[in-house]
Amino acid sequence: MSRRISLTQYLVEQQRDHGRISPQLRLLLEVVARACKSIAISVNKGALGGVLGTAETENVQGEVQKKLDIIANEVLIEANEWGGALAAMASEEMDAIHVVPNRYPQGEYLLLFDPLDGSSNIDVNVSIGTIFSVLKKPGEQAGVSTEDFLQAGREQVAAGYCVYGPQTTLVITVGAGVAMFTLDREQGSWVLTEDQVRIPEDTKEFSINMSNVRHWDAPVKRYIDECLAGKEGPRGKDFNMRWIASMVADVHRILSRGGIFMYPWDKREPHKAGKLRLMYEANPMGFIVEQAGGAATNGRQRILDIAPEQLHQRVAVVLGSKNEVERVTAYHLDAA
Ligand code: AHM
Ligand code: MG
Repeated sequence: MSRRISLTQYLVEQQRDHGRISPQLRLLLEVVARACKSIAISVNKGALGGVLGTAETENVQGEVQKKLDIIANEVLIEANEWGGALAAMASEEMDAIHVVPNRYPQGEYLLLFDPLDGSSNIDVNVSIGTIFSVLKKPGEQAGVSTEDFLQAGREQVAAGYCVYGPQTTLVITVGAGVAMFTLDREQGSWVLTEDQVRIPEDTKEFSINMSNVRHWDAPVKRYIDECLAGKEGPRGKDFNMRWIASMVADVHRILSRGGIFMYPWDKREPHKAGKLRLMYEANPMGFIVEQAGGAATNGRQRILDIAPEQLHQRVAVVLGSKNEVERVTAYHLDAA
């Protein structure tokens, strides 16, 4: 039988043998993984655990929160605030940053997360997930502010997501490729099931919410029209479409077999932003996709180079197989 490598062993080796992560970052990633395990248990209970349906609240972007959005947010905060690795956290579900309380030691990292991505799929038993991003707190001074979080995605020291699907899979990068771990429920442990994941550079599969076609900008329409034209069209091949409406699940498919994912800006949005959040969704996914040999842009610019202005800022997202992302980006630049 081949040797099972646990998440702990993988992270210890990243720290000790490769010097890629500090002991604090290793601890932080282990704690996030533990929190994801706990969220997975709630997700799996579903109606039996009374966790489905909406809560009475709205988040900072005016979206109605689901009970599981709130539960997952609390699990991540409670798991992470006392360990000593973090200075503060920011979440898609919280208006302001959550500074680690004084009673706990202050660490040097900042954690950002979308606690439960794909909210519209919770109640219908379709894959959902948690997305996270880790930054280093800048400067030596004590205390932490919102501005400390406003770093470009290329500064991330780690990122990952957990998909709660038929299997529970944790995907992590610390900047040295992408590793996937599957949760062994009997053992309660994460087992390395794929290392150095690679996204094929070409694909015949696209992922976009087609119901928004009438709102799209010309370059997006051009790209999708060409895909839809199939073998007879300029691309000379047939394309397939998949849209799960959970970014985590759509990106996971792309990491597994290639594809392009787009949530472009569309004409309903005055500010040239998209729907997805830069800090909680686009940056961590952009980092992971690039580490797997793919690409991620907002149609014009590399996602990881965008200088954030606000914590909850939205952004257009085009990511996945490199040659397709470059094509969509070129169509945008041609049209500019
Ligand atoms: P959420 O963080 O509130 O769940 O929203 C983000 C989700 C993404 O996971 C997904 O790609 C997109 O919203 C789906 O949007 P739509 O409902 O327009 O298809
Ligand atoms: Mg989300």
